[in-house]
Amino acid sequence: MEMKDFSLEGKVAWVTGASYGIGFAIASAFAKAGAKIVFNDIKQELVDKGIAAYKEAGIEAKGYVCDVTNEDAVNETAADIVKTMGSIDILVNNAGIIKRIPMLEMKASEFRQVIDVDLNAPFIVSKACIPYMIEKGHGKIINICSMMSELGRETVSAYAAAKGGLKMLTRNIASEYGQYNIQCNGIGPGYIETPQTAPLRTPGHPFNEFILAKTPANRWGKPEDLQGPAVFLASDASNFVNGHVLYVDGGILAYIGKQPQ
Ligand code: NAP
Ligand code: GCO
Repeated sequence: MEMKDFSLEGKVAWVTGASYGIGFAIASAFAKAGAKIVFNDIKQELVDKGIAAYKEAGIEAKGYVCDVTNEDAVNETAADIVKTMGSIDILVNNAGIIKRIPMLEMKASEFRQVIDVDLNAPFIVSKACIPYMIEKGHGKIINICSMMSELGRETVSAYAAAKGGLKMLTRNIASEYGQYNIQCNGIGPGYIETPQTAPLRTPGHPFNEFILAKTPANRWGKPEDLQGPAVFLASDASNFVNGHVLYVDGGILAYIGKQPQ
């Protein structure tokens, strides 16, 4: 093994929904490892904000307004990335939403909306990118899974169903396209400090105390905690890792939880 195996020099990486949050952190790490960065968001104002944020970090990122649930828009975006950047070597299906509603109060339309973004969209975007990866003879797909790929909890039925499905979609892409030197793996973040979890993190909030007690590291994760694992899974150093979900959770899944004092 050579350290250059961890380099992303010369690679084009598309990170969906990466104007901020986990996607932004992963894309920033990819840039540091030498990759060219492409990202998308639903709104032009967020894409503009994202481009400015990447620029501030010294990164020349290309941004697209694209709703990942819109197959035509995704296919057009993928084609334009290949036309203008030359390839899509790395795809991170990061865009996602959550709705925290007790199941009996959740409308079917709300359930479908979460499934659409968190599961159908990774299928759509992967399907748009894989042909280009086959043509190039290599590709890396990283699906951002979750603790809810393994565990349930009150109010997140749609999200857990989607993220559980995303774990199996990861394994299936690995199975179906590994023969083309495409590796598809997942990252399962623990509880990370981003806008998505802000409602759960107010000091004194019972959930905040709960997660600290469930995490051996006794802290919330930061988006930066995901950067090294993501670079590893996007690099040649992981060319024989396929269909794996790498949990970056500070030990939550291994831990029964701090015993009451
Ligand atoms: P976030 O702060 O809510 O950011 C999600 C990003 O996805 C936003 O940029 C959002 O754009 C974008 N997005 C949502 N729907 C989209 C669509 N239809 N098309 C394009 N972009 C869309 O979330 P995060 O905490 O960074 O999470 C990123 C990923 O990690 C998600 O898949 C999430 O499920 C997963 N995850 C998060 C945690 C955590 O603790 N934070 C833990 C495990 C897994 P808008 O702002 O325009 O909506
Ligand atoms: C929740 C949280 C979690 C995290 C993450 C954990 O409401 O339980 O939002 O779902 O976002 O997915 O891995």
